Amino acid sequence: MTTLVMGVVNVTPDSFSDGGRWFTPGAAVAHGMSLLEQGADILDVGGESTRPGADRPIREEELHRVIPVIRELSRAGARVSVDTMRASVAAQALEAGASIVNDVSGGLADPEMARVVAATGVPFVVMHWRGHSDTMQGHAFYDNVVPDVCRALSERVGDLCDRGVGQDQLIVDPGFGFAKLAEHNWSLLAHLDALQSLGLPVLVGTSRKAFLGAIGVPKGGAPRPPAERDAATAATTVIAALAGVWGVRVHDVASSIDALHVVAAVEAVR
Ligand code: PMM
Repeated sequence: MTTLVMGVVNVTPDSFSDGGRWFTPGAAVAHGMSLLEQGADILDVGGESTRPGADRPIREEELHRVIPVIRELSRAGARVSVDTMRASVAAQALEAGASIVNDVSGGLADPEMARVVAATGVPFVVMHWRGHSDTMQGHAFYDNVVPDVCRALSERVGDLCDRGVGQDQLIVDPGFGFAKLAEHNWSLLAHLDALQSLGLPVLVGTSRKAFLGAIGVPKGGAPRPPAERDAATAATTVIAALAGVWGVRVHDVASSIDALHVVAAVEAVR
C-alpha cells in the first residue's frame, strides 16, 4: 500500500508553519496547484489556525476563507479535504467540491459534525484532541501516551459509529502537537504500529511541528524555525510509510514524495 500525501493549504493569517503566506484566495489556489504538481494526492484546505494559543475566527470568516479556494481547487480536479471543526463549514465545503472532512477535534467541538458526516458518507479524519488551541497545552498529561491516545480514539470511533457514521468512513490521527509535549510526540511516532492496530487508516501530521524544530539544536539554542523543518518532516514521512500508514499531512510535498520514493525503492527489493 502506498502512503498518500496530503498537502496543506492554510488560508489563515496566523498558522505557525506558514501563517499569512497563502491568505488571499488567489495565493491559496496557486499554492494548492503547485502542491498538486509536486505530487500531492489530497489538498487539505483550512481556514482556522490551530497553533497553541490561537484565537478562533468566527464562522463567517472561516467560510469566506475556505469556500472559494475549495471550489477552485476542486474544479481544477483536486481531491480536497476541508480542515474544520464546524459542521456547517464542513457541509458547505462538501457542496463546494470537498470530498473529505478533516476535523482536528474528531467531532467533539461541534455536536452536529457527526450528523453531517453520516448524512454525506464522506471519509472523516478523527484526530485525537483535548480542547481548543487556547487551552490545549494545559491538557498534555498522560499515564502512558500511546495506549491513552489509542483508547481515546477508539472511544471516538465508537461514539461516531453510534451516531450513524460508517466505520469505513473513518481515518484516525494521533494529533501530533495537540495537547502533547515533545516526549509524547516522539512516543507516538515510535509506536505507529499501536495506532495501526486499531484497524483503521492512520493519518500522520508531524509537518514542521515544534518537536522537530528542537532536535539537532545545541542545548539552550533557539529551535529551528518552521520553514527549516522540512528535512526532519521528510524523515518522519519515512517512519510513517514504513509503519504502513494511510497518509501524511505535510507542508512541503516535494520532500515527502522523495522520501516515499526511497521507501518504495527499498521495499521493492526486500
Ligand atoms: N495539524 C494541524 C492542522 N490540522 N489535521 C490533522 N488531521 N492532523 C494534524 O496533525 C493537523 C491537522 C496544525 O498544523 P498547521 O497549522 O501547519 O496546519
